[in-house]
Amino acid sequence: LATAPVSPPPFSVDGFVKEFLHELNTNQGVALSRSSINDQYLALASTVKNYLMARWLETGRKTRESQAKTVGYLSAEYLLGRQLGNALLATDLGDIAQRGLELCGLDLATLRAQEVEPGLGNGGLGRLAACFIDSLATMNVPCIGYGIRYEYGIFRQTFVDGRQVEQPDTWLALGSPWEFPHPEASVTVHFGGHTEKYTDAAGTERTRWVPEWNVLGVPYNYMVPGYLNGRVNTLRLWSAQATQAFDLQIFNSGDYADAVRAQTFAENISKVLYPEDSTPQGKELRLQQQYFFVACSLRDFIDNELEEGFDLHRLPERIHFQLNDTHPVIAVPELMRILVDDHGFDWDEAWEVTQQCFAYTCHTLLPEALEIWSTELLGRLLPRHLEIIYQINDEFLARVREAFPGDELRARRMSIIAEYPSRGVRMAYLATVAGTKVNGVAELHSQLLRDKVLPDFSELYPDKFTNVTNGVTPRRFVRMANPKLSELITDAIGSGWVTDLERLRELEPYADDPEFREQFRAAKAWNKSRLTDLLAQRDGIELPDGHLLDVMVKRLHEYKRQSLKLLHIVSLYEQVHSGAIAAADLTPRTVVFGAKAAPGYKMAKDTIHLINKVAAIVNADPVLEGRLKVAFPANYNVTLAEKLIPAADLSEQISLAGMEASGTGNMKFALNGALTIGTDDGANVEIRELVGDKHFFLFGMSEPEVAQLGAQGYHPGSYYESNPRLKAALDLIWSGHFSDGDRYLFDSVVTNLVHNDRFMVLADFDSYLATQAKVEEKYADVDAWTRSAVLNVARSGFFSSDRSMRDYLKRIWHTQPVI
Ligand code: 26Y
Repeated sequence: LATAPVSPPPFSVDGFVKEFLHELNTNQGVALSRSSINDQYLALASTVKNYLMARWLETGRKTRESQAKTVGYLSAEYLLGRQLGNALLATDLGDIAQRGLELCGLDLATLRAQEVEPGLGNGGLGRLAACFIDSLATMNVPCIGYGIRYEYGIFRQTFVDGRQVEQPDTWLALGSPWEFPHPEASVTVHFGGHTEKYTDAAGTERTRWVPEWNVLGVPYNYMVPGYLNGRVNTLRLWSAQATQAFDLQIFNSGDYADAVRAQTFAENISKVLYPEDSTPQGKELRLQQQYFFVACSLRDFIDNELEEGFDLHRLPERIHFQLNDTHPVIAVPELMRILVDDHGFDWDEAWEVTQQCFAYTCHTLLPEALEIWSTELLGRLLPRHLEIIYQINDEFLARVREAFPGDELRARRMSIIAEYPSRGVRMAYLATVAGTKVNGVAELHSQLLRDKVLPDFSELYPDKFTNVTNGVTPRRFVRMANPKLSELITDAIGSGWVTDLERLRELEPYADDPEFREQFRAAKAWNKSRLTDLLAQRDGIELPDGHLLDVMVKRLHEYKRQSLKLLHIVSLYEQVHSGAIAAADLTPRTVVFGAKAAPGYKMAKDTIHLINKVAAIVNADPVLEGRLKVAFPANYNVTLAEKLIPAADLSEQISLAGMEASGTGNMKFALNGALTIGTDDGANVEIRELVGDKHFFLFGMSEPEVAQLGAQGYHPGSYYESNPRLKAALDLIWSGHFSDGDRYLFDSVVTNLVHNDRFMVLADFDSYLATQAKVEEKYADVDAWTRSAVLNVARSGFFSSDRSMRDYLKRIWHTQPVI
């Protein structure tokens, strides 16, 4: 069947207005004069979607025709951010839309602000997935992103008396114009029941799964437009619904109320994103979510994307599924089940195919973040999958015993099945055994993954392990978020950098050009004033003029050490009040925090509370007026990041070395001309190598030093006792100074630091403060600072997610662009 013309004539302003008004009238059913901002936003979104539609269909046709290998990105999270601005950028319709809307008496920025971002992820891992699919579309690589259409994304954070209170994220309430439901392409997913043996017509012993209940997966498609290249890839998110059969069965039993409950039960599966991002509790619903989206996705690819009658022996020629952490790893036994039980493959054949179809990315080093599913739960929910996992493990352990005869300890260590503290499936091990490759997300992380997390596996399969350093999309995080800097760069070196970020190198000579530096500062100043307006209106926060803007935005976690930043602030406050420093000698500084805590993570929530309490005292202090300010806007998300990061002077990346797998915020800051104060951790290592020691503020212990201190026995109390400045800051919190005299309110936070301090905050305190002093010294030299900032931009092109994608293509997927 013919599709629409490949490239409809580019819009004129008149054409745009006509189309926009048509959408407003026919889709929203209102006249311009009676329309709400939401009507106008929806009509604008439709106008852009219509423009992209022909390209989307064309992309699908071309990809199917080429029979090229597709990347199947399996991720439980996509933290997309707002769609409209990105779609306007990708289509180059921004100016036309702006002028057209002006003719209608409307303002593009106002309509853009109407969009509620789809927050279908927790943080780094989800945002990385969004950057990757943007890059693949821009690079003309066929990719389908598969995930879950959560009805409620990451919670909306509010503060009540300084404490975090979570509100549901109702991102669908006003309608989501960017999604295309396809109920006709729904997939049935089975759960529970038992397995049984039978003999097939050919006399072969086989196993089949007799499930007990099922749900329907309804796909919702989202456009993933490449930047100015006419390609539109697909993100397919699954929504759970009750199946009719399921309903009927219960309706027939005569209990109407039960039947309605069943519906709710099914829909629960895609109801809400789990807001924990590091400690997996073996929640049954989470396992249901994981299997649900993975089963839908495999079925979808095999049934809908491949030609009818496709020989599944050749599946690896057509797909490489990338497992975004362990969350989708249940896809491995699912593909085995499909091949063996549904398609009659023998085991070895099926394993051969399966092994070639997957690769696994690990995003953590924290042992408690590695998923282990209890065999009790797995056996109850997915009995056939558990059997398959046991068989994979048996064969794997046979291989281990063959390679290391007599080393029974090793076999036990490497078993996919953990026996202690209770029986469970180590999903990271399963992924490692099953995939073609295992990668970490920064050089240091990949090294530690090999040496510390999976050493036995890297010994057994040395060639399986590789690194791909993370990246971020320059479209959203520079071109769109920082229009002034983008203009300045383009004026200097042309516009090619947007899709070839290494070209930022050409800016290096401009670091020595006083006029360029002046313009660079002007762009920063513009970003700061834009942020000032936003925070005033969004949070009632007043940002003082002319301050060093010191920004720490990321999930709240002890290993990320927001408490170290907090101790810095408390110490400055304490030193001024004890007379050790004159307020007038402080570099005027505003510290901005943005952080959500997992709702059940008490220490993280207490830290948020403490930050807010300290902020209240510091900000009300007349002595520090104009010198030190702490701002903590609630509900940090992608939308806020886009305004906050371009305005920052200083980027805080202060995790304990060896704990942050990569970080991606660190890259966004460097690319937007902030200088980093950071430990030798994650991708900081590579940022520092590239931008140069002189343009990066390194502090703290290195990873080997951390390991050594841990091995010899770490006693935070000794730092507390021996460092008067540290003691004074901690004592001030302990005294109840920030809690209206209540000495118990933050006792757990301080006690934990002084007596436990798993992440060695106290050990790095001194070095951190000394390095902050260097920051202030440098900031005082406006030209030296700007020069370093320009060089940070010029030398960070490596951190484009386009480069990450090239690395995955070369090292893992072995696929080609389709043009
Ligand atoms: C299983 C469940 C509790 C869970 C849910 C989400 C576990 C982990 C996560 C998310 C982890 C995450 O966001 N990790 C971050 O991934 C980034 C992208 O690779 C890294 O840059 C960052 O260092 C890492 O913390």
